[in-house]
Amino acid sequence: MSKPLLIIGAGGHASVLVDILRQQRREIIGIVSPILDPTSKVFNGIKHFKNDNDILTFDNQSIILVNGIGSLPGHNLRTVLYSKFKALGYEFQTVVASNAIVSDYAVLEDGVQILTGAIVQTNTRIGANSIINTGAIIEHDCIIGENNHIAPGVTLSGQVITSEHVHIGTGATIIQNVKIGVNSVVAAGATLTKSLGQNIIHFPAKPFQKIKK
Ligand code: JB3
Repeated sequence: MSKPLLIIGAGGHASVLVDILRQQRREIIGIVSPILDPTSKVFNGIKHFKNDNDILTFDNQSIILVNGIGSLPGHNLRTVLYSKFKALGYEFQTVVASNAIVSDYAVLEDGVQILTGAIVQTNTRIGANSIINTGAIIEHDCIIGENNHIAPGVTLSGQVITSEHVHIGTGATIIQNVKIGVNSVVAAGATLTKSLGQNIIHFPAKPFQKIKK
């Protein structure tokens, strides 16, 4: 019997997770967020808690948390709350959408979220608290670090290695054997063919340049 779930956050990312978990018939006993849109149908009927300290009223063995805080470059709330409640002995739910394809030979670490239509291939490891967002493709033998956000529609070819806190933006493409350092960002739509150090943002090549007459 699965333990009941408590969702942290009540925004877009949380709504996607609640949708997946409702489809999987998981019991959701609350949403924890300072604000919650009362008109949101996705959260209908779920009890609203306003303060993260409300989580402490639940025994850490009786529930499982879901990290519904999303991830954007330069924002570390997702990581902060994950680390805080892990340290307090709470478990985080690994979420895999029913129509995601995850190889039996892939390893998903604690609290990983594989969203709708994503594909994770053989011998790939996804680090704790990382998001593989809608429709992203993670090819064979990749190693994705902790607290990464692989945004919707990203394609990683084989043997891509990312360090911690890497953000790969919507629709970006990374070719095989590329390595990406801590805190680095590949901007939406970019193509990366060479390894990237840490704390670097890689933008798409200039889409066009004026012809010099
Ligand atoms: O790129 C995609 C497909 N999704 C993005 C996702 C990965 O990250 C999305 O577009 C957003 O960029 C982001 O989603 P998120 O985090 O749902 O963003 P937003 O819609 O702004 O919701 C943030 C939620 O966190 C809101 O419900 C806030 O009330 C809540 N929040 C803010 N601070 C908090 C706290 N909740 C708790 N429990 N504790 C806080 O301290």
